[in-house]
Amino acid sequence: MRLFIAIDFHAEFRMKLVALRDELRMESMQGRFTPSENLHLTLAFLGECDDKQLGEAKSAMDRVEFKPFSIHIGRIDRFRRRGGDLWWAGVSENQPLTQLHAELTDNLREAGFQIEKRRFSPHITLGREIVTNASPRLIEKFGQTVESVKLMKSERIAGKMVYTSIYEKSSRSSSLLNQS
Ligand code: 2AM
Repeated sequence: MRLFIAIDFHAEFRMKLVALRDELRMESMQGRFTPSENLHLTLAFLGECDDKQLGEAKSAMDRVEFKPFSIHIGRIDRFRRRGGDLWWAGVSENQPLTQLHAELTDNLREAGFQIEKRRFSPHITLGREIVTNASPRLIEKFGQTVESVKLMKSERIAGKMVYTSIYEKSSRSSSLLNQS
């Protein structure tokens, strides 16, 4: 199974991302745009895993501790690609998110996963292979609270990418943290 760890979104936040995606679609000549239900923020891509690695991924998630925190979208931008760019909504610089990513990837590396070393650039992919005259731009900020991270299975079913949550690690509220 092909796995990744991601932050999933609340309905209202997702709707705002969909509006951004649709605006970009209107401005584009070509592109494969992310279906609403597939929008997510990847924290770590694990690739093809067996059952043993599935257990190790869950245990790496269990060992991260974080309190609920906020993420905000403030711009859309692109990664240049031959044949059409990948466009994304950018998550603003965010210490709790950076720390969560660092702890999670440290735990995964300890468990033997090969996690890419590139600097974490938190982005939500809105579409791929996009040809457009649109320019990267700042947008009116919107956000949501993050209360958990999810282990996601990625499958291609009838030609479509289907992402299913198979495990969830919740944050701990500060009152719970104070009790321990
Ligand atoms: P992307 O949106 O930047 O392409 C599920 O496929 C998620 O894992 C996507 O968000 C994707 O990031 C990421 N992903 C897919 N293949 C990857 C790879 N080889 N290395 C790193 N991340 C990958």
